Amino acid sequence: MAYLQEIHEKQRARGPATILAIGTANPPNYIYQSHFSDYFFGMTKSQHMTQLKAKFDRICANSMIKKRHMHLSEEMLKENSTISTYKEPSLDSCQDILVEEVPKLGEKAASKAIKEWGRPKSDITHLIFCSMAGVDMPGADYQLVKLLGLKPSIKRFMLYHQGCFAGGTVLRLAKDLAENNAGARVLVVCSEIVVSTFRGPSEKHLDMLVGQALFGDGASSVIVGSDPDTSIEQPLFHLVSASQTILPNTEGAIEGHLRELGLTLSLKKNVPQMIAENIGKSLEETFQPLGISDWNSLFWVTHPGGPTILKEIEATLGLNADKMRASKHVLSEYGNMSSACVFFILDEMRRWSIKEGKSTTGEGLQWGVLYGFGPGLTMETIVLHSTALDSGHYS
Ligand code: WCA
Repeated sequence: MAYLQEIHEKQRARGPATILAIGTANPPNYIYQSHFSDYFFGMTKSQHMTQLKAKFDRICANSMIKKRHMHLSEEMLKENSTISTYKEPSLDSCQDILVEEVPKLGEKAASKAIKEWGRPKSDITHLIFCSMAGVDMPGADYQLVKLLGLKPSIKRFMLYHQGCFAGGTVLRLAKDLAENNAGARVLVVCSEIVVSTFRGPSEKHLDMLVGQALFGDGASSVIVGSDPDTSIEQPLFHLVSASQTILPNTEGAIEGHLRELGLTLSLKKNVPQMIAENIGKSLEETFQPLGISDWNSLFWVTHPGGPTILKEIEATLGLNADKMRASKHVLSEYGNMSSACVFFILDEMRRWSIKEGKSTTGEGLQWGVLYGFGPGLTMETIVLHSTALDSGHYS
């Protein structure tokens, strides 16, 4: 048995999984939130629904969002009128777009991450691809291998239809892969395009308005590995622990159903409160073993599902106003891009940390937490440790 133990140990990495590069991408088409209500009610021929539009104006105004990128352009909506009509079957039109575009947007983000990483593509051993949309066989993971020219023997994992918590899920999986396979380099790609949730407003489906006001398109990518070769690779954030849980008494709070009319999301009003009620317990369980109990001593990477989620967490935990800075920035510039958001936040955080002359990639702090929330309600929690930033270390 001793030799089996030896083989087993040799197969594993020594150090913790670490994010070694980050890349992001968005479709070129974008719209300012201040114009979106007029655009949305105009494109869906719903200007006569004046009360509903007034409500939508209020939601957009309070969304904290400045602009959102969208693959769907005015021309595309004109060409595919079923997409914008409430309850008209549009799954075929949506799939035609998504099956093609989800891998392509993912490829743009992944190419940037690979360029920053600095090693040859052939050194990538595993691929995790995550998307709400464009389910197909072979999937977006396979298409990405072709688009990027990755080696055919790369070990792939495709996560479709998870929802907004999945930025945490992919990191949890990448951590296990990197730590349990010596030399592994895991390319993680989240590519989110919301074509199948776009449709005209209805008095009967008010929660859908919330989605129309918040969702945006974007892709993000990270490369994860253990025991970095620091002559080439730049460690950015270490992944210390990872967990997933279903929050108690939250069944049905967020659901998504894929039907002929596309993806319909249902969303209870008190989702932000449900999350905030559970976050203190999660933090205690996660950080007690590390001897940390001051939540303001952490850097925060919080999936910005909506502004009220960020506000409720801040208020419940008594967080300082700057703790959600990076999450609010991403919400403001891009909206809720589902699983892709958390890597945009990490990217913003490390760039801002360099710009402001902070001592670590985590705004000068050592320990951080990444939260993903989504259907279930499901919550993903990742403990992060930043890396030191020597002046001029990298740009
Ligand atoms: C409502 C509701 C409601 C407010 N039902 N009426 C999938 C694919 C992608 O590519 C990208 C993303 C996704 C999926 C993402 C998700 O699953 S998102 C889930 C997490 N997000 C949330 O739960 C949103 C949290 N809510 C908020 O951040 C805010 O409530 C909101 C920005 C939506 C509005 O904020 P507010 O300051 O304007 O104030 P209210 O009072 O909360 O809401 C304004 C109006 O909207 C009210 O109506 P009225 O007539 O009194 O003005 C609310 O009743 C109504 N409303 N949420 C139905 N879930």
